[in-house]
Amino acid sequence: MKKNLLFPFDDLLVKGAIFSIYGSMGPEAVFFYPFPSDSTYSFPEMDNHASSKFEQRNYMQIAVKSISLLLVDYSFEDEKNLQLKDVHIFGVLPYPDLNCIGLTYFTYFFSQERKRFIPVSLSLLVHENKRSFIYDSINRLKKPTKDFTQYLIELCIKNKIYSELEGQDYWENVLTKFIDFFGEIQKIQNQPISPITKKRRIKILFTGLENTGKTSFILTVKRKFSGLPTILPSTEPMNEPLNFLGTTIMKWDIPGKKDFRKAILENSELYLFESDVIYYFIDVMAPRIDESLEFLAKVMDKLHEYESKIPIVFIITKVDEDVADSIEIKDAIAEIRQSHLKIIGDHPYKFFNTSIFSIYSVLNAFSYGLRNLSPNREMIEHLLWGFLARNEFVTGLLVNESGLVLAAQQVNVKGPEDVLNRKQIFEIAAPQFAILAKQFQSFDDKISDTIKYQFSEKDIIILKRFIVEDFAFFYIFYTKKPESLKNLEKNFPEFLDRIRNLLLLYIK
Ligand SMILES: Nc1nc2c(ncn2[C@@H]2O[C@H](COP(=O)(O)OP(=O)(O)OP(=O)(O)O)[C@@H](O)[C@H]2O)c(=O)[nH]1
Ligand SMILES: [Mg+2]
Repeated sequence: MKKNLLFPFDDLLVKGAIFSIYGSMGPEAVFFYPFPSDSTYSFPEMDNHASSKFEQRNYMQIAVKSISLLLVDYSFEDEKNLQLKDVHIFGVLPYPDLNCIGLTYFTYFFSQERKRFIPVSLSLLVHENKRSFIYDSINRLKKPTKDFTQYLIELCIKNKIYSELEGQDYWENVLTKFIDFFGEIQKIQNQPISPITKKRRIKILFTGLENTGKTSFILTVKRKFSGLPTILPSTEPMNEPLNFLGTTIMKWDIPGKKDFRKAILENSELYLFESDVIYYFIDVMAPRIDESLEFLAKVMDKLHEYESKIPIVFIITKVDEDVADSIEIKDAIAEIRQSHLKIIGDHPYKFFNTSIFSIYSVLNAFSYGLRNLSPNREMIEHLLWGFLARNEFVTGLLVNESGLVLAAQQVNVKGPEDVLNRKQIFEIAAPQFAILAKQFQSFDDKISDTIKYQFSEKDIIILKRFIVEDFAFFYIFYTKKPESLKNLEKNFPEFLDRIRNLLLLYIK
């Protein structure tokens, strides 16, 4: 009797899964399902299998893109190469000719036999019009995707599979696993968080007690300094759109007065349930810790109710430069952290100290929350790290036109050298954004514009401006080695090409 392995997932949004490895001949799709329409396989039960509208060459294209894009120049031969061992990257790649986006998991395994790391990817194809399924479900999709990839990796290691050909004897087992995997995805799809749409909707929430600096923070992000001196306590929730790389983000500024705080909890479906990030404010000058904890605990209860794992970005405000180093302030910060941490348990979080007099502190804290919304942050950071390491740079920042930091990486410098920190680097470079923008009006995306500063013999900052789909971006590179600049012009274009693909889907 024939086994019933029909593709039983007609309405599944994932239209194909492709497992690729960088084998002997470069990237190759080794296992995939459904089969490509021009597949040459013949199994006894072949007729029972769904075939796809994609062709073999499409799967090849996916293998090449999903693997090559993320390869960084690095030694693959060193088994103790911790950096490669720890690479578990998720991201979303564009496949415009297939009208699809691909949720991609990229990792390496070490082959004892080949004595080197082998890059691997698993790609899930979803139609562009259903992209929000991927963005909304990415966290739930990660575990089954990782587990399935791990199964395939172990199969490859055990049976020495490094190519599609060498995999052919194992299809029967693999097929059942594919079906199971699609079943898991179907389950996730059947419990959508929000309606599946073409456009992504993002909502971020600013909350905390009154007078903690929420509205000032938002004005600082918007660089509306003229509004700052006259700022009044907010008297109603303010709902305002922010255009971030072509995606609209709704910012909710909730007044901190007690009644309004209550309103958040009472209307939690509106304010909390659909939020993607919460910025929670605490005034370092008047922390009112008990009151703040009481409110935060209620917010957390609601989030637990919704089983929401959205990150909480704690903003400790008014840490102005002239007081930041005083013992009182340091103690206050420590106490705020400790007490608030107890409430949030294992929920994802991050603390920032900010002052409206340091734009960087505000932009950096704000960017962190937005970075968390990008499915491609890990990919961009991985490539940036590889680029820094290869060119012997210390620090790299990727910043958009409004000064939001989309990616930041640092490579450790050996020895006791003085290294500028990110804040210093940003503050040196940022005033030049406008100059670069004025000097070079070119919207030719092949051109990138450069400014170089040399402060001292061993402190060099390079600013590069480039355009992707009408949005301007800046790279800020920092190096201690003048020699490292030699390769920059040579290596940058290729790096930029790869980043471009990822930036296209940074958030939308
Ligand atoms: N020194 C200093 N003052 C700040 C800072 N941020 C905000 N403030 C001041 O703190 C006061 C309250 O700021 P708001 O932005 O109105 O606070 P809020 O959290 O929006 O208050 P509500 O709308 O009542 O919830 C204002 O007088 C601000 O000027 C800061 O970083 N440093
Ligand atoms: Mg306010």
